[in-house]
Amino acid sequence: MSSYLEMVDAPEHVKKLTIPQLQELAGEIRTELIEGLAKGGGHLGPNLGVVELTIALHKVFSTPKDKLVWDVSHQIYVHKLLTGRKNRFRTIRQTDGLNGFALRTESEHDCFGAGHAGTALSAALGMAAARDKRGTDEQVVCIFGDAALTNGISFEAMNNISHTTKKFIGILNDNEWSIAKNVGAISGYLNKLITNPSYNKLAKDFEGFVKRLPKGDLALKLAHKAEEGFKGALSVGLTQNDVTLADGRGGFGNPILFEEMGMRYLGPIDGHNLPLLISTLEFAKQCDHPIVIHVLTQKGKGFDAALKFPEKFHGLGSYDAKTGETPASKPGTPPAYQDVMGQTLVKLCKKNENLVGLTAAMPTGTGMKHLEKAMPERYFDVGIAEEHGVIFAAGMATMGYRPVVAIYSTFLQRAYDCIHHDVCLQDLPVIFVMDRAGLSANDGPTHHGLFDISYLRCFPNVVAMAPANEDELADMMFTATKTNHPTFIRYPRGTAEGVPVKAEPQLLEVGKAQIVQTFTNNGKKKVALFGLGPMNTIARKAAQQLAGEGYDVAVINPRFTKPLDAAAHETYGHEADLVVTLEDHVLMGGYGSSVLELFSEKHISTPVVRIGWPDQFIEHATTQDELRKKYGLSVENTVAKVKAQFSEVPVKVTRLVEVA
Ligand SMILES: Cc1ncc(C[n+]2csc(CCOP(=O)(O)OP(=O)(O)O)c2C)c(N)n1
Repeated sequence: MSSYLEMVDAPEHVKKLTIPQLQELAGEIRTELIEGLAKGGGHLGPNLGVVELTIALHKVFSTPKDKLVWDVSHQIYVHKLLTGRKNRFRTIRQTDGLNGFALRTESEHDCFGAGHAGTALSAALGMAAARDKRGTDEQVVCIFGDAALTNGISFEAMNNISHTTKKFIGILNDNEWSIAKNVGAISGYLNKLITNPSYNKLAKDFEGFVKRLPKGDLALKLAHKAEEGFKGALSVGLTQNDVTLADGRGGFGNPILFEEMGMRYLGPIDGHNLPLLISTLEFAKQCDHPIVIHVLTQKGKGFDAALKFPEKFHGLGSYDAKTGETPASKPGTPPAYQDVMGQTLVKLCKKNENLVGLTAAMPTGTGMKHLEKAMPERYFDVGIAEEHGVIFAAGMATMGYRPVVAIYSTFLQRAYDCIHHDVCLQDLPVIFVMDRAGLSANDGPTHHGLFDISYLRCFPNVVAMAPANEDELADMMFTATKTNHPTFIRYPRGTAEGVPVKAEPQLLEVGKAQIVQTFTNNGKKKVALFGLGPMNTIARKAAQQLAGEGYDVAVINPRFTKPLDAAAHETYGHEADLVVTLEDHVLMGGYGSSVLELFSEKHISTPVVRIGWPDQFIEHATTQDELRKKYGLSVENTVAKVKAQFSEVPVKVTRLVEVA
């Protein structure tokens, strides 16, 4: 770490630096981002793009009093570096380290937590309304990306801004990229704002504001210089099209979306020009009308590899800080679940002309890119618009299509009512493939997908499954295409189990569990392990150990969480001395709960130990295994729980609470 970054321990220190010093600081921050993330990975590209913007925000505003609200907040690393967290920066996304997103409990400078897209405008507006109500004078600044504008909530907020407050600053951080290239009409519209000079707006009062600035300060001289360039390059069409806004202030003639919605629009401006950013933000600060500043930034600025491959460098694991090269996967590594999903979908689409695939701005993360490449006419990217995507799929299903909707478990929560009202209530055969069901370890609680069994199993008509391996995922996808109901398949992040995928997927019987291993009737105590999804591997390994200690162990792969295989659960429930359910999901309302409900209805009194995630939000960590171990979702803990049940070992206190 070199000089200026070393000097900055709090935002006040940023304010003391001159423009040239801040420009040097920007360079140092870029170096720290590139070198500091090389080992553990993170959201490098988005953060390289907002270095000057974040510095300018801290030069002009004063957190924690003023509120900076970041959408998604994956681009918050520079803010973390400037708000007293630089010494812990290299721990980001690691066990006990900094979180990769805004976290209220981590710093008073993180005023609103996030991880899901599209929430910042609403949250910021709520803060502005609260401020107005209590009569204080904090500034509220919302920083949102161009892709956040594909999200419905952003528009719900914008619809509300000018009716709610006079003081609100929105910064549209436009880098033309979502994770992949941004899609849809809004992205086309923003492109028009950038490229058509008659849309570029430099407000007269902003010109006046800059002209009134005192001349002595070097920073302000630079601002003047920048402003001249700005005027020359961007102000075409201003004077000829002036109109009056609803409140009587000057506005501009071309129908700028933001102005039509009652906000002033300023820009687009160069998001890497520090003096220009600072003077524009100073102007916004004294505006008594909601304002949106359109800032153009380059995702990955300052790192060639990130500029060349913006999608890859949006968020990644380790890389070479000089070349940007990423380590090749070791030979023999099983495929990622997302790729098995994508490749299977292509296979199924070739045989079934009614199948189509849909992603909400995540073609690579979900594996939908395979379909996009092989059969683009069968592929839809709706943008970061999970609610719209689900209802869109429901509409297609009414016309005879079978949409396969690929949305991570956590992001599907956004579309809960749409699943209920538009899909399940009408019993439409939409297929949901839910990646990241389980932990997304280094992302943390905003991204863990630990609730979907609970939130789906209460809806009638649902068929819900969890494969124990990649071959079963393919079978489940094929089975889903033959199931005339809303069907959900949940599977974890990352590499699969290494089980070969059959050339042709096979039809599974809906609601039928797989008996992996039955009782031998020659052990001391009978234990039935019901391991769902990836926890089936844990169950099998625990079974081996327990068998070695003289237990008679059956292993069942439930496959379906709805409909549950009542017969298999009853049979083993009656036969066993102990039933253990294992799930990569919260215990509350999950698969184990459904087994308890069944046993209660059928008056089966065999003790049940449930292994799963406790009733709390799980933190982030470097690896999934660490968290599984800590919370008892491990072979070791399964064996210990079984033995404790038979009083063979003292009850070990773990953070997991199970119910008998
Ligand atoms: C509801 C939801 N859906 C999907 C995502 C995954 N996601 C994270 S960042 C991102 C793209 C954000 O693009 P933009 O807002 O333009 O910010 P940039 O990364 O370009 O700075 C997406 C789709 C998410 N975080 N939340």
